[in-house]
Amino acid sequence: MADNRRASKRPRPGLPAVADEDAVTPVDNPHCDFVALIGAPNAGKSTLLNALVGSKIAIVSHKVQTTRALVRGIAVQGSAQLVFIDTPGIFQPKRRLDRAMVSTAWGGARDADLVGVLIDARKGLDEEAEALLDKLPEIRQPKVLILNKVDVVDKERLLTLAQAINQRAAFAATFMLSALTGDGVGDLRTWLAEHAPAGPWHYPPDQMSDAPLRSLAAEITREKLCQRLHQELPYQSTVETETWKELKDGSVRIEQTIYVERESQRKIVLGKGGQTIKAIGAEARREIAEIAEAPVHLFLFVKVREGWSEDPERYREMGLEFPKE
Ligand SMILES: Nc1nc2c(ncn2[C@@H]2O[C@H](COP(=O)(O)OP(=O)(O)OP(=O)(O)O)[C@@H](O)[C@H]2O)c(=O)[nH]1
Ligand SMILES: [Mg+2]
Repeated sequence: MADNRRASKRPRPGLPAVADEDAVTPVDNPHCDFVALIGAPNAGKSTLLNALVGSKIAIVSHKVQTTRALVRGIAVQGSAQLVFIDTPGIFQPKRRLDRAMVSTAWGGARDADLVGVLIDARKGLDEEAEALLDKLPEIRQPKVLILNKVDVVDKERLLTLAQAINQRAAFAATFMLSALTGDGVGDLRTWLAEHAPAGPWHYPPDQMSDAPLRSLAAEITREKLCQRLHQELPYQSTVETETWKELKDGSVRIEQTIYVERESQRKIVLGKGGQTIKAIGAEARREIAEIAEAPVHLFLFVKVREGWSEDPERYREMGLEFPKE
């Protein structure tokens, strides 16, 4: 499994990442597959993407609706390059942002060669899982069932659940795994590599993500916000990287803006005497420095922008289409 733990090759900040069509596939008889991971919010899609790639590409939190846009993570297994697409959770949307996220998720599934359908085995067939299964026939690509969180569910329940779900929809295979502990993740990756169609690789062999560093950095700060702030606040905020400047001493100066809807929310993000924003900044800085492979000076600004979630420009920054209503 050493292959997918190679040093990361990430695109330059600010530049859109494009597949390198001229890249020479370094193996004979190459295979390549695009695999979308879909499921209800909190099912563990982002955790699984990171486990499959062997590196943190997508942000994770205990809250629902953490992922907002498509995130690609790339792994190499033998002669196969597997391009995984993490998607926002699928649920009954209420706000404009929800609708953008859910339609992006279905779009991600429709554009993939194969779709991994994640079900949180602890929750089982709840209302959200049922609604997802009801809509699955609209996806024509082959599907595999992934029962996640087996670390917290007993075997008997798992088998019953697997059987019940397989009666509802046609799956090429069923996997039971824990994205968190990694148990069973290797089996899924091996199966996918064995079933990947022949074709050239889409990315250079050592590339793990196609997200520009500045959006990864904004996501990391948003993850820290999600993990620290309670209730609705994470849903009412968004983070953008405004500047990314490499300094002469090799360090990077990064300025990010956290947008919130109201002054009262700004006060919560700042915390008493600026304690909360300071803690978020310290955690984010540490992680951004790892992906930037350089010391980082991170400056966070909190701005009130009433109705940011109705502003097309914010959607562009998030990598989402702006829904008409
Ligand atoms: N016990 C257990 N927890 C898990 C597992 N996989 C994910 N989790 C936890 O489930 C929560 C949600 O994980 P995410 O990976 O953010 O879920 P997601 O499906 O990407 O969620 P959205 O982006 O909101 O749609 C986090 O607290 C994870 O640590 C697992 O295999 N076992
Ligand atoms: Mg996610």
